[in-house]
Amino acid sequence: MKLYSAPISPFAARVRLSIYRKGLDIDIVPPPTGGLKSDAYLALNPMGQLPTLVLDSGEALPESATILEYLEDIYPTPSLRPRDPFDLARARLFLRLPDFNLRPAIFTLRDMRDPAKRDEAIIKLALADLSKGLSYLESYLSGNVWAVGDQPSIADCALVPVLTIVSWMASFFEQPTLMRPYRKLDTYWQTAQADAINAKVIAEQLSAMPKAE
Ligand SMILES: N[C@@H](CCC(=O)N[C@@H](CS)C(=O)NCC(=O)O)C(=O)O
Repeated sequence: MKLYSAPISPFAARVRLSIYRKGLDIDIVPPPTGGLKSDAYLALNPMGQLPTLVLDSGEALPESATILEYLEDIYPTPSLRPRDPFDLARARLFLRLPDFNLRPAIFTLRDMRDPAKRDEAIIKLALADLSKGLSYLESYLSGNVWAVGDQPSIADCALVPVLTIVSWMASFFEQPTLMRPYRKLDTYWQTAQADAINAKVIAEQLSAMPKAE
């Protein structure tokens, strides 16, 4: 199998975290020549997005959450699915909350990094939206080392990469205290960075991020 991925993408990084934690033998490759909107890539993923998992049969799967669940189904051990149904539902929630409540603000802020496009009013609104999204994560975090229960799960695969981006954005836009009001989240993020597998993915993402001036 092959995963189309880019180091910085929090959605591709979700899947890399699962691959590393489960010790899977899956090739991790960049998008083909011509990029995400090339005919070759659109044939695999009509949305032209990362990540895409290509099976040995040639079939291709888009969407990080779908890929994570597929990997759990075909490689059940070690499991990244909490056993308790309620915990599993909560873990799946962490795959959805960032998509709806963090992604839009992150993409807005990404475009605002360019001094030519910078608009302070838009930045302020996006930072407020980001903070609101973080408050939703805070509501559902376990308060333990891992996002849900006492083991790493698909919830951590989703959370760590997006928090890497949020923390980078916070530093770029000089908001060092952005996460601080959310005690469980702030502690989770500090602790998560000490885990070796999380640290590997965080380092991959950071290596591809432009440096804040
Ligand atoms: N819901 C998708 C989101 C994927 C996504 O937004 N990927 C970004 C990279 S972080 C991308 O490919 N952007 C290019 C585009 O949308 O044109 C998932 O979970 O896989």
